[in-house]
Amino acid sequence: MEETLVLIKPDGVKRQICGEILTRYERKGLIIKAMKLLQTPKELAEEHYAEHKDKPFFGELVDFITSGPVLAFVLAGKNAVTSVRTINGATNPVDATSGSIRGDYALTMDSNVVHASDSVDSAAREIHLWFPEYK
Ligand code: FUP
Repeated sequence: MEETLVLIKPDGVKRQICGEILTRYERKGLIIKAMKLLQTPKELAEEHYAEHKDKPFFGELVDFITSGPVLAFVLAGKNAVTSVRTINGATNPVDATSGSIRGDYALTMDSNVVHASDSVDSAAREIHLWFPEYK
């Protein structure tokens, strides 16, 4: 069983599409292991996006993820990391396949609705970051 960390970002929560998004993961067979709605502290946002800290868009990333509540959860299943990335679609919604979450619900990269860990190692790091109480 693999685990991955997923965030429905503030745009997804504001648009009230959490249910539709969760349905896609559950339909695939992924299991929700932990979940919380939270206002992301700035320090957590900066740590989450640490790999981008030297990029010009880092400030906007942090501002956006802290702009409203986020629904954070851990999904489990065989190949969960890759499966969730496929369901989410490409980072830039312009490139995201129709039928993926970003392909269906997003137009631009600055509000692309969801985040998911990009590797098993990232998943372990991010699950620990967002759910320090988990396991
Ligand atoms: P992803 O793993 O799909 O969430 O994508 P990245 O970790 O590469 O990027 C994280 C977020 O940074 C994306 F959701 C969108 C944003 N981003 C930009 O705004 N500009 C870029 O050039 C790359 C990423």
